Amino acid sequence: MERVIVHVDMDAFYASVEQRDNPALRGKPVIVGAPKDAKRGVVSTCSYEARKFGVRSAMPIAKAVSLCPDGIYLVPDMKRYIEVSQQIQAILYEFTPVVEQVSIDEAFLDMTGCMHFHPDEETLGRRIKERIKAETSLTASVGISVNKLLAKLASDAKKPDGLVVVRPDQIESFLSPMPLRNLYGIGERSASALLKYGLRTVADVRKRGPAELERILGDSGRRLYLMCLGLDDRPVCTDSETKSISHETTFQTDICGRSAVLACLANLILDVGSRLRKARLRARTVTIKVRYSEGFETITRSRTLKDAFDDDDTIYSAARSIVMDINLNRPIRLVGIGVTNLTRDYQPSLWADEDERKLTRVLDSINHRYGKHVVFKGRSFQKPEG
Ligand code: TTP
Ligand code: MG
Repeated sequence: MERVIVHVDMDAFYASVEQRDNPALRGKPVIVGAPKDAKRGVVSTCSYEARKFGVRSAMPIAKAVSLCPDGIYLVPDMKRYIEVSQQIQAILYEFTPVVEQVSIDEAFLDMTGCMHFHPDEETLGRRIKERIKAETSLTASVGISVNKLLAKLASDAKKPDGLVVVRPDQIESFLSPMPLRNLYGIGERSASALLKYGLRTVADVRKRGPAELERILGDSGRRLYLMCLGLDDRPVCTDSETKSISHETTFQTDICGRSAVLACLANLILDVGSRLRKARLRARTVTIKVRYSEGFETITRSRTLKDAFDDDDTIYSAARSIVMDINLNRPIRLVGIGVTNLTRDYQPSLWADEDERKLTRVLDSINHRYGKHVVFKGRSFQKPEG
């Protein structure tokens, strides 16, 4: 194969971690998202046992309860999932330095230059799955092909615990029966719009030809046609090409007021700051996101600093100055923070305080060793108002 691209995606990730850590949950429908009696909240994910009842990610909890009343409903434990995610990422780096972490449970590997270590693609796929299983007791689905598009479709094709290799001469037969809905970027609405033109599967698109597709759908028709040929030349982008690092929280019960928001931001910064330093990056822009309960109104505000930074204190003080201009006295449903404008420049530290830098190093190393934030600054606790 001209390129060897691997897509790894954990099976029912949050739910599998819960089942692994609590044997009483194994073989049972487990729904991770919110407690059963929650008035609000959505399903983050659910075990394959729960999927038999029709429960799906992003479904309101109340709907899930109506489909699966005897399910076990859990609140997500993000710190634990992030820990496992980092463990898996470390395993993937044993195979190649070219790893692109796409989400908490999913990554692409470019194995093109590393295939001399493995007899063939199937063995490589098995080895990756076995290493993950041995280290985490969890199953992953793996897809291998010549590009990202096909590798991702392949990892999805035999979930859970799947391994699918799509070689160049198998691309047409692999893709043809696939519903267009499965393709990247085609949601339910696009899929039903395409159906109006009689286009349901990849084969339907291929039959029409590129000129016809372009006539009815313009530029996106041409792109769709190329996708249906299985063409995709996007590279696997390693960490250094990360564009932003962010984290957000949706509250079970609305929060309100400056001190609650600041405490929440301080907590989110623990994650964002440590990821920034771990990636050996610096940022220049801090962005805050606040979603109010009423009408789902969402606002984002940014501040760009003159000098690049990677310390929690700078992020926190930028965040604090941003929220000064935001109305926080309305019920708030979600708070998020992100850093962008990332650089890899290693100019001498511009931190005001060298002691602070040492402190951060110590905190990072302790927190890294324990895989979670066991030590942090007092601002993460909410102070009483006033
Ligand atoms: P996915 O890989 O989409 O789902 P999954 O791993 O639970 O199940 P599978 O891959 O076997 O189909 O997402 C990974 C995790 O991301 C998932 O465990 C929970 C979280 N997630 C959400 O919080 N909300 C969502 O809407 C989705 C799709 C995922
Ligand atoms: Mg997954």
